[in-house]
Amino acid sequence: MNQLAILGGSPRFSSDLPVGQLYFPSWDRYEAAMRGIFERRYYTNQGPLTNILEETLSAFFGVKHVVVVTNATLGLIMAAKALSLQGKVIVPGFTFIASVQSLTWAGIEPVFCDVDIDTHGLHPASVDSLIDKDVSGILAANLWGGACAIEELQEIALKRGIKLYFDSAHGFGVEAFGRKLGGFGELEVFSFHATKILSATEGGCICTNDDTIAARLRNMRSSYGAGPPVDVPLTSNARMSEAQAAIALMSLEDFESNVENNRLQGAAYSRALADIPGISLVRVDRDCKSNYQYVVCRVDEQSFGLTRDQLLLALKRENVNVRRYFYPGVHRSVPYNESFSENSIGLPNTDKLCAELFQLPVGALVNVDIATAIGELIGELSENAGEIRGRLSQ
Ligand code: T4K
Repeated sequence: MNQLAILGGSPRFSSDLPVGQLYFPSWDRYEAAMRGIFERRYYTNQGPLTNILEETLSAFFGVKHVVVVTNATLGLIMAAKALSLQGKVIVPGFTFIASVQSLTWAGIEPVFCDVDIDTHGLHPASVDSLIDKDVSGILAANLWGGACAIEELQEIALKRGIKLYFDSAHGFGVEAFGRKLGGFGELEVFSFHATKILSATEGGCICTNDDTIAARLRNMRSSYGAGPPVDVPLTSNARMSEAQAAIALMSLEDFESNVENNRLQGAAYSRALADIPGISLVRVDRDCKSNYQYVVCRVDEQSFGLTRDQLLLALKRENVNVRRYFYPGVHRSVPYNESFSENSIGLPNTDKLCAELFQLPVGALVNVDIATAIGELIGELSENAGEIRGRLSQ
């Protein structure tokens, strides 16, 4: 058996295995699509491919309007403005920092709320307790190919007369509560970053069934206007280019097979990790039709023998580039850590998840054999935990 890299052996994998999807079309398909764009000489600002993408996605999601954008972060910023949110908005601390930054860019104060330990999404009772006269909305996140307590949050928003919208950056193609994500709340924002199941290299979209919100978003997206003008507070440039739209359309053709690949890889991890003490796969998508976009793991230091961060370091030496999303929680990240007060509201579930979770590679650069080998490698690391700890303390 090869010696572990952290103990002086050579890396188990010859090249880097990243956490994210990276499913891309073949060079031939890409070349043909780019040839078409160059022949038309129309590169951005609602070109033909962008229009086709919006129509195709509208049918895919089963929503009235899809507004494609150059990335989900800008989509979230525009969403806050299009919804005329003011004052404060409730948001999880357990999310990618872009969710919260979007509020700050829109001039809104984030109110951090704890998450449910099972769904990893906003905890409805905690949300309810944080609503006061200054709170105008709730921004909930649907993580890891699963969904948060959408229906309970919807009831709270309705009862308290505030707006609910979703950061569904991880949720492309996910079905929850009997229908696809995309049509819940006032709107939902999806990411088409290269590390997501639907990729446009960078990209994203906003889904809504509301004509007014859609018209506002379309005006805000393009600094010199596209479509009939409506009253908006600010404009931006969040246009999707034709090259991005072409890649998204090809990625959409491959969506079902990519989801199936991910599912098989997740199942291989599950088998390989089953008997290793202190490691468990975390599934927040049991009640959903998932896109299997992330393989989320929890490590228990006592039974595994290494801390989460020692394990990550050892895997990194083997070229397994796992991530610890989301560490630290956004409430403990700059600039929010300066004003977050431990005494006001605690976020115990958030802090626990931030300390224990990590995400394994899944997607185009992985296959079932590689997932199995990574699982077995984690077992070897546990068996050699004492020696590894000793080496790390030198
Ligand atoms: N809301 C939520 C809940 C989100 O998770 C995100 C983004 C957003 C909103 C905002 O969406 P966008 O504005 O990004 O559309 C990543 C991604 O940059 C980010 O999109 C994602 N979530 C977040 C969870 O993770 P990093 O810094 O960990 O990823 P990055 O780019 O380093 O890639 C991961 C690994 O993949 C690295 O090992 C390098 C490798 N890689 C990456 C890219 C892009 C490649 O080998 N090739 C590539 O082209 O943040």
